[in-house]
Amino acid sequence: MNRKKIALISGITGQDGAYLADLLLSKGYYVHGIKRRTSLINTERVNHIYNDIKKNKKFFLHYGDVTDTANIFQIVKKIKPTEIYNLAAQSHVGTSFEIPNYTSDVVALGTLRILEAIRNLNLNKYTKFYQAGSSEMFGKVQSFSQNEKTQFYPQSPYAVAKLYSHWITKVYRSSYNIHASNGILFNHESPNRGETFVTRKITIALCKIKIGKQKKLVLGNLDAKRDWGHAKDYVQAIWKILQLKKPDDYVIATGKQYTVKQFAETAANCIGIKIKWSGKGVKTKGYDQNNRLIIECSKKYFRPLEVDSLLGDSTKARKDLGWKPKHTFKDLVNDMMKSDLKKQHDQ
Ligand code: NAP
Ligand code: G4F
Repeated sequence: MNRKKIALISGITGQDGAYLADLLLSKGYYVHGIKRRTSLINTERVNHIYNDIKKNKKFFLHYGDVTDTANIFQIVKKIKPTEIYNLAAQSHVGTSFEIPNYTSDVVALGTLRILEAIRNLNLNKYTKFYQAGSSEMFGKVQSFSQNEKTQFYPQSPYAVAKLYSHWITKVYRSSYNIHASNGILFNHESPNRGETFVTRKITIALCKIKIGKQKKLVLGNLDAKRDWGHAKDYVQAIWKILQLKKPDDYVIATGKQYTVKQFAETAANCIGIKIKWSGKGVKTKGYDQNNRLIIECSKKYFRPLEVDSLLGDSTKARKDLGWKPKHTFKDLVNDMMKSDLKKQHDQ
């Protein structure tokens, strides 16, 4: 007899959580999510599920927080999920320098709390666990490109906390025989990306500039290189990792990298703006074809330590999971620009 598929997603209100919920519902899962109590409604990314009469019968949200041990135990005990996806995080690297204690509590100990719930509720053989690891763990990269064997060298409180989660997941896998896996995901974006990450900050600002709602975009390090994929492709990989017979660790990446400057140029091109650059580092300035200053830099957005360049090698995932990204870099940028232009026109 087929076992009922019950997923619990921490971080369901985030970018990946919402896409993953869509994917799991389309596969017949019951989907439970942990959402934080907030003074303003934070379910914007999953509201379309609520509004779908068919989908919302299998969709449940529970108030909770991964910093609250008793709450996590209660939720896991009540739902008895067959799969847990731990996506909850204070996921902004820059902000982690300002709130390192809180970031560590959520990003590192949050993982431990969920693993402890699985262990203490004797769900070791029943519940599979996915940990949302990050390419930020490679930090000051020790080789090009980065795969599962590359040495970690974290460069922020966020990355150090993710490294703790990576290793505690491996320890619980080995010690307690839990089907616990780590994804090591490189940057992935979408129209649902948080507005303070560089890609979304750029797409929103350029759309506003285009229709005269904003004059200038102020950024930090424009020379940083990232391996950017589409979140829709990456949640497919996340799900596939938990469907394997044996738990393991997987790098998920496109294998192509671009600078922040190139992202801005590509986004601007989508709306007919051609950027001309002048200066270097914090003095870099970007002008449109009418010589209007539209991009400049401020030290405010530079980090105490930077991760200059990330480029993933996902050979193992492509082989074991049969996964590869469907969206190109251009598809991603187009998708984000199209969505933000529409949003700006509608507002
Ligand atoms: P995101 O949009 O920032 O979403 C984070 C989610 O975690 C949100 O639902 C947030 O709730 C929730 N959350 C934050 N603190 C929490 C707490 N104390 N208790 C419970 N929930 C909490 O992040 P994302 O881009 O979807 O990424 C998903 C996961 O993958 C994160 O763990 C991130 O670190 C990791 N990751 C992301 C990338 C990427 O490029 N996107 C790459 C590698 C790894 P609110 O909505 O209430 O804020
Ligand atoms: O968009 P970002 O803030 O993403 P970052 O730091 O790479 O982290 C993201 O990807 C990680 C995976 O590698 C995730 F684990 C993490 O949770 C998050 O989703 O910054 C990208 C680059 C950085 O080098 C940053 O210094 O863009 C640079 N940048 C330049 N100007 C900026 C800005 N970043 C932000 N957020 N805002 C700027 O104005």
